[in-house]
Amino acid sequence: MLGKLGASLREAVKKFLGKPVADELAVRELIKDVQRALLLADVNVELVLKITRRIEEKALREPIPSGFTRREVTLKVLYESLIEILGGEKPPAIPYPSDKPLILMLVGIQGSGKTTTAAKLAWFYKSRGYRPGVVCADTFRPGAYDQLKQLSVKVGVPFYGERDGNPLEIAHRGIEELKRSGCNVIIIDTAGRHKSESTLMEEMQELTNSLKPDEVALVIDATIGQQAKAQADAFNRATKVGSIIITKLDGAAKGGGALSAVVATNAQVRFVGLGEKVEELEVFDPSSFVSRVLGMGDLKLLAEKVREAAVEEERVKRLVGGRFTLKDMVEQFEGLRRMGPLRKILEMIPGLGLNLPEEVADVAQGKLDKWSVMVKSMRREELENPEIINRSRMRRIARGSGVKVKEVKELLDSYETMKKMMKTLMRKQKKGRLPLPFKI
Ligand SMILES: Nc1nc2c(ncn2[C@@H]2O[C@H](COP(=O)(O)OP(=O)(O)OP(=O)(O)O)[C@@H](O)[C@H]2O)c(=O)[nH]1
Ligand SMILES: [Mg+2]
Repeated sequence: MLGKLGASLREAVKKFLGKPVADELAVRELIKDVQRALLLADVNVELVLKITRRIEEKALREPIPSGFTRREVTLKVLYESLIEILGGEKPPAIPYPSDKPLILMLVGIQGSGKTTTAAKLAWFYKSRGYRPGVVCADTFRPGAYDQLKQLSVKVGVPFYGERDGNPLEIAHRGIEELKRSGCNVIIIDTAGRHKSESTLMEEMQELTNSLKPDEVALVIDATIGQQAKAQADAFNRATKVGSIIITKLDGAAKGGGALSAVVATNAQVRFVGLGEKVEELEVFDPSSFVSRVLGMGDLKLLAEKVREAAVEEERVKRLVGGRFTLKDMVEQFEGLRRMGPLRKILEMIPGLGLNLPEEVADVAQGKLDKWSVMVKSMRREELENPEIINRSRMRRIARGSGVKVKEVKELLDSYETMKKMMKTLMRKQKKGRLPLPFKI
């Protein structure tokens, strides 16, 4: 997919992964390669500079969470930046029929792929259990009628069309007819060829005003690259474009340019066409798209892991640097029980990991449950300053939580051990001696 762009981005990533160290030089080289790939795909120069500057800055400055390397942080940043220029991580919103039929109207210049896309959309809705039908409202191009009719037979959906006449009237009749035959998604194919651009735009305006479709989808051919922006603007002026479908992304050298240019107009790219066949239509989801373009399905997972680790790291630092309270400890142990990241961090400390006292590394469920109860029976000042817990306070806590005084003492001892360990951990971390075992 995205032929050349995908190939050159994958090549850039591969080269970067092959470097013995992901130092500043390697990062800069990766950025240069990415820049070249995006420019060749006709992505707008300013956008390329803006995005690559951001990648560079983040890749070199973003703190590297323990357990990760600069290499991984860089890949995460690259992945996120590419998603950003393609519209961000929000899930695609596909329109579906409500209690009344959904009416979609396709517009676009000649040859952009409207008729093919009408059939593809019919296939898309049909395969999801809806009852789509298609209407040919293109009387300008001879052959448009037969083309859509044939495609409708292929998909197995009702078709309405008239060889001659007024497109607006035909469209109205088509909608009525298809509604009557039980369709709940009605897709209207319109003309792309006309006497002039202005007459085409007028017709689109007239159709939109009169038919009031739930959505006008603009079909754009990816091979035009960043010119797609001008086209989106022109149609937007004539009629309110609700979403955009980019066709011919298969093998389009300038596909990246077309996609990013359209996204930059804040338009919603909803589907992409990836071939001539009716099933070669895909919901456009930037994050899965980028994963596939980069040919690395696990990048999403990696990005999530790096983000999670960064958040956890922050928390640990806060804990260790600030006050490590009893409550923090119980929370941490609960995290350990779920094999939380702190355990991994602890295990990474050379010479410490394997020698963690049994009760620290692998606290039994029952004991932990008791600890949680004990902590709940403590007063705020005790939680913050466990040193003040004397014998009589211990007795009170034991009574309040139904445990033996000995068990309260045990909790306090563990807390002391843990506090010391946290200090050691912090010192090691400051000296940069935490190893980074995560490799891809
Ligand atoms: N490779 C590829 N070809 C496509 C795709 N979508 C459409 N085509 C081809 O592009 C050509 C034009 O497609 P049409 O669907 O006829 O375009 P149109 O917008 O209806 O054209 P007019 O009705 O003349 O305005 C056809 O040969 C299609 O097979 C796609 O996603 N990938
Ligand atoms: Mg057509």
